[in-house]
Amino acid sequence: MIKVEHIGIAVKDLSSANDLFSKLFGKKSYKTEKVENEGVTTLFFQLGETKIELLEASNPESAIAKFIDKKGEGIHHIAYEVDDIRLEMVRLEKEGFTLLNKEPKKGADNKLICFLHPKSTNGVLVELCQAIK
Ligand code: CMX
Repeated sequence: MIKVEHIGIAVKDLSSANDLFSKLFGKKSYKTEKVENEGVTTLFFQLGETKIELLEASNPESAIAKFIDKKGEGIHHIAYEVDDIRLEMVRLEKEGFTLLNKEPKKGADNKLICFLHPKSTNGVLVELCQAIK
């Protein structure tokens, strides 16, 4: 793994969270993007080499809606950048981690992504991501 690419934060309302985090960071978000297949609308801040991704559910079946119902707003996942997501998926599966998807899928911000089940990672939802070139 290369670095922490972003930290995902589940929020109830993207607009008010955008205001709050803009004040906190002293800078504006640089983009918003709807990811239909994940049932989320995202909004990104760049902080040095790392990003903060705010996530609002776009439907009640979304992983984000379920997370907020159960745990409330807060840190939802940590995403690590990798060079070759397929190689990393094979490596991590061999190491005993549980992959939530067998093939990389298209995520926000022009990335191929794969999640690891939090039960196999000490309760932290981990995302692998590789930039699509
Ligand atoms: N972090 C840590 N633990 C989490 C979690 C999270 N983000 N989401 C759920 N859990 C916990 C649940 O609380 C539950 O714990 P307990 O059994 O102790 O109660 C456990 O994981 C398993 O939950 P589950 O009922 O089996 O499954 P859920 O329906 O809650 O789904 C998960 C959990 C991780 C499998 C599902 O959310 C998933 O597939 N996530 C990957 C996709 C995703 O999160 N997409 C949204 C972001 C997209 C983006 O970044 O663009």
